[in-house]
Amino acid sequence: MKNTSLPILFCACLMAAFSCGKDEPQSRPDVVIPTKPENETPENTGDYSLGELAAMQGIKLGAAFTYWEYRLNAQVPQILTREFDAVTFGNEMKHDAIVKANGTMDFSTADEMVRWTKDCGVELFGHVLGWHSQQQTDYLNTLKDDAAVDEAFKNYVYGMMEHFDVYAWDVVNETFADGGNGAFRTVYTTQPANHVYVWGSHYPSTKDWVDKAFQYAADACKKYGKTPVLYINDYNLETDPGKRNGLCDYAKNNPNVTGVATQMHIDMAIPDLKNKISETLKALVATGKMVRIAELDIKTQDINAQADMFRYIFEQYIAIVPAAQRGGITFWGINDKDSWVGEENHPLLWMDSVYNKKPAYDEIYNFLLELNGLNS
Ligand code: 9MR
Repeated sequence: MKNTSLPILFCACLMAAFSCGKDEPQSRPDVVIPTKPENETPENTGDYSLGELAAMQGIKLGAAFTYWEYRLNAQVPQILTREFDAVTFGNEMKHDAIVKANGTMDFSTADEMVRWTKDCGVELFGHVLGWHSQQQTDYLNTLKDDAAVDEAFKNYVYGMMEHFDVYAWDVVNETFADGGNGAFRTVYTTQPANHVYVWGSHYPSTKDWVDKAFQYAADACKKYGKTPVLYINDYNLETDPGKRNGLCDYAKNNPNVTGVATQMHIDMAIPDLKNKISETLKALVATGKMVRIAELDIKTQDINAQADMFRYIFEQYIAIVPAAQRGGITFWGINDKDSWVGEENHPLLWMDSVYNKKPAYDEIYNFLLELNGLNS
């Protein structure tokens, strides 16, 4: 079990020390972290965390968070420390966050967050090496030809793999077309500017770029002696069976792909949702690769029905994904108020400014407690 008091106090002091710059927030809630006596382990208090209960089923439980979410809410380090084993940075390891307009790589913000992960005792998931969005277009547009872009991409992948120690990477993200019956993405121009799909216009096809991404990632792993799981990840796999088949077929045929992930940004309004979730997990398992739910959140106006759906997802993940293929489940955020889909859609496990737990938290907790035979 993790020591929950010291790292948090350290985080709190660090944040207080950094919070006096003129552009920075002047205040944040003060939360007193109770110190637990040494002998208060979950085994003798029955006070397990969600992450501990999930770990008993071989599930590495994670949450995404962003720089300012952590800096502004003292509950974030507290919850990460207590409830989770892994984290993903929402934006800070993306191409446009790391690569500067002159092409140099600046790891300083991500490194500060890496220090937080150590304070909180959580592992880091690498998100993301190749994505059609959030690229450093100011730099990429200065490159003279396709070969120069490929060289820049290769250097970036190697640089990221060398610098960060993570348990797994999203090597590519969202490379299949919506409703494309399994075809790769071909849209090169969307707005705003940093969403223009630069990579896509410098390779013969998106597939060529994805092949290269996995080749560079696998080669960099060898070079730096690292062994992260290498994921291909996409959205709407539950509702777009063509896309799902495309991703699974590609993964099966590329030995450098060692993991497949569904983001699972879903909505309670999707018809026949439970069936679609189960079908997706079965298809991912059939690839023989590691299987991960990478960005879980559920839009709803009924947080009790949502709790049942979250429980179903855990139940099905355990029932369908063999233990050896469990790559973990990561929620895309902690608190509804900071979610990318908006607080009005109530997508996550915590809510409001004091981080009250929602019914979904208790539902998953009680399900795992019972499954682990700890509820008596
Ligand atoms: O959570 C991220 C959000 O803070 C950003 O505004 C957004 C910009 O596109 O990216 C979000 O995360 C995305 C993730 O990196 C890839 N899958 C979809 C996620 C939601 O857009």
